[in-house]
Amino acid sequence: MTKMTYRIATIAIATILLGSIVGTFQMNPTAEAHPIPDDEIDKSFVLCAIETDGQSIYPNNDIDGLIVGSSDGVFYPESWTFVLIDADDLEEVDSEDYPAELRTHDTVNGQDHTEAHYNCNDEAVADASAPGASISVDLGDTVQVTLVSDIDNEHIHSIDQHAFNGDEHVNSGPVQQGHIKTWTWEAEDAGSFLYHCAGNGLMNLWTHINNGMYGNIVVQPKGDDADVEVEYSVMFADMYTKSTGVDNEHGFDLGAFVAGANNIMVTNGEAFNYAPFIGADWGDGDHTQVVLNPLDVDAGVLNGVPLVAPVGENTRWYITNPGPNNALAWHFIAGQMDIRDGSTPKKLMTVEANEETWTVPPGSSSTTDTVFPSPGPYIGVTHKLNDVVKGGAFAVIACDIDNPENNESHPLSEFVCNDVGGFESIEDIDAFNAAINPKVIVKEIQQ
Ligand SMILES: [Cu+2]
Repeated sequence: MTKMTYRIATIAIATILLGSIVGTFQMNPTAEAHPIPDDEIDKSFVLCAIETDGQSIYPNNDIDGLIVGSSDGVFYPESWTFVLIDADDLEEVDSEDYPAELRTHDTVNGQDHTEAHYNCNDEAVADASAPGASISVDLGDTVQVTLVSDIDNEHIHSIDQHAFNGDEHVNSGPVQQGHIKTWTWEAEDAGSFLYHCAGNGLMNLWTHINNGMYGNIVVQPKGDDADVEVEYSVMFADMYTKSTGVDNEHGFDLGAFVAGANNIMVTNGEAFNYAPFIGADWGDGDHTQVVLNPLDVDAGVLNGVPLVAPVGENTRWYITNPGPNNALAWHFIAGQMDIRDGSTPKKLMTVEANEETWTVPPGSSSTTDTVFPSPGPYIGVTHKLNDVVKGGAFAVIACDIDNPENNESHPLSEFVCNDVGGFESIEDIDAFNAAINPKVIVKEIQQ
């Protein structure tokens, strides 16, 4: 199967499976099976810190002229992340089964090995890949967060949540393999906030972020500020890799990190996967040495996976930058945005209207609203453009769901909106995004 055929098949299959794939996350706590207290808690969720078998951070797209990667893509073996798991998927491990070599780790918060240990259910984390989950709670909620570190991890992990103040509420400190930590905070400030691993007592914190241990928590506002039709979570992160010489495997490059020379910019964990035509040669000659994702619109080919948005509706974008180093110059090519950033304490979803480009510093997440006025492609980028040619971009195809004939104004919107999607409602668009691009979905905690 050629790559082009594969892409089309992927979209077609995903479209067919929409009804069965799309679902909502539901917590199903059983207080007897796990040690999580649930008194007077509005929202409770469990995150599993997990080291995966690795993932492709540079998909098998057509690439020519870039130093990084190759047409075979780049595989990153040290991909770690946080997975939102059901409380029932927190498995108890008998103390006597706790590995002896881990008991000698007495550097970790004096953790008690005489009590039960815990593990993440294998099936619950089988498809884990970076970045971590995008999670949503409501303003005013009492939120309970539980972190478990998988017993099979090689490294000690932790979590630092920017959604609240206070060391005792926010920072887990090092959590050894097979241990859990639970703590509670009040969601006092609306907005989107980064969470990330802080390594082992901040040691190698940059490596853990580089490897994918980050996500965002959205505290949803109330009243008029809550008016939004469609939400998207997008995380841009600079990466520092060097080839291990094993096939196309890349590991963390500490020297490049210290020098500030990232060779990859991942968008929701992958470079170039969401931008089908950045830098593409549109058939007017070979005028660049950087040719990314060449696109043949006439043949109905999309090398990459675009997001879909409705024309004329308010769309909300949670843009997360875990760093570790680079600031984002967040911008929609062909669009403007309203900044609704609640990351300043007590500044609840304040509107800054009609910005063109918005800085999202490393270690931050911003909330921005955009209305796409007409069908066609819009490109979300960091306007620091050398990070675009390292993979920091995604495409949005705006679709007119009320008057589909308007989508014929651009071949991409005609193809994606009418030929592939046939969207008739915002629910259709949500379902398409959830099936094709599950990492943009914000998971609402129901409990
Ligand atoms: Cu970590």
